[in-house]
Amino acid sequence: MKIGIIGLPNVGKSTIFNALAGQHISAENYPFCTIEPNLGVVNVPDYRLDYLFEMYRPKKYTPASVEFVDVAGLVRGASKGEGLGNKFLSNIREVDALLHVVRCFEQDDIVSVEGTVDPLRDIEIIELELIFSDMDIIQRRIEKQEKLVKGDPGASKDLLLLNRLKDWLSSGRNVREIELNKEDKVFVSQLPLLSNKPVIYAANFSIDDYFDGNPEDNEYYKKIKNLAEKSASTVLIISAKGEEELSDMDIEDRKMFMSELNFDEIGLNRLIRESYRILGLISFMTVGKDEVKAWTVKDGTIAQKAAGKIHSDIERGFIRAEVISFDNLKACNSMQNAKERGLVKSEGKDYVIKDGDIILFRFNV
Ligand SMILES: Nc1nc2c(ncn2[C@@H]2O[C@H](COP(=O)(O)OP(=O)(O)OP(=O)(O)O)[C@@H](O)[C@H]2O)c(=O)[nH]1
Ligand SMILES: [Mg+2]
Repeated sequence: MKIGIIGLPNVGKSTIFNALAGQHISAENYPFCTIEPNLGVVNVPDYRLDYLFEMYRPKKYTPASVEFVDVAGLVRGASKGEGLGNKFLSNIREVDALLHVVRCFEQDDIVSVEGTVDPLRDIEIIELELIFSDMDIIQRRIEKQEKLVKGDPGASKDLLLLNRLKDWLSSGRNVREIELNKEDKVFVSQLPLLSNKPVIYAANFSIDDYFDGNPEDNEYYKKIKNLAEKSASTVLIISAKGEEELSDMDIEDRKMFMSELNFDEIGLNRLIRESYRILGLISFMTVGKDEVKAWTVKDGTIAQKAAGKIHSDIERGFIRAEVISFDNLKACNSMQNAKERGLVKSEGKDYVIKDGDIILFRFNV
């Protein structure tokens, strides 16, 4: 599961990537500083796993992770080959979701390819390029389908849907916003479309605005939030520079500083968790003296399939899953206590895994 970091050139994509992935790739003040994609594996912060670590004191602690890819900036006309054009677009074709970094900081010495700070304009530029690129793909499919229709009456249903998508895109809207029935959704999800990917807008704030105590009152933020609500996406406030500053502080100073500002956690952690969520992922945990570990599954996964994440033998020889929710375990303070109170439930292979379940699989091979 991979998240692509997109946006105009020089808006802070690589700075955010470095902060997320703990890397030091070049993030300089000029457009197209990044050309080749950079890949980083990022651990998903999870207070539940931290709690379980304290409870079991295991030898090994293994959090869930997601991958981020930092790519080149996109400019007007990219879908027609401007800037790094189609190369850029091919770099994000394979990702599962997009983190769209939007410049909200005013600082004259940081080059803006559009000249001014205007988040809504910037978002529109990028999204239109994705839409244009999708239109090309749809057009090609339509032509193929038109040829098929003569020999295959079933093809006309697909053609109808493709034309609907074409009209939708022509009106400047993202495919992710269209209402589809279940069957059409499956068809559309199999097309390699960019504007159908889930999106988080990361509003990249100046340090001053980020730490001023009420960043949510910021006008730029309100505008993006308004757009996000209408376009099936979400927005998070972040400050690439501010996060750098936080990570440079020692832990005690940071705690004090953050509590003064009513910051319950650093923005990066929220960003990672939100990315995990829009990918449709949840975690279940396994515990023991050797290892406390978070496992990633798609929301809706059944127990037997989840067992296969650990080992194919466990899936094949699945007998049952012994499951307790994190909250119940925490309330009982120990697994023994939870068992005595009957809170560890025995579930069959079709049990749907819930986020935060702690599971012991019983199997036989
Ligand atoms: N003042 C301020 N400067 C920032 C912020 N975020 C990034 N910058 C600066 O903006 C410049 C560009 O940052 P990058 O992270 O390289 O931007 P990018 O989007 O990866 O740029 P390209 O790879 O060229 O598309 C650098 O000089 C950063 O230090 C911010 O929140 N505030
Ligand atoms: Mg970059």
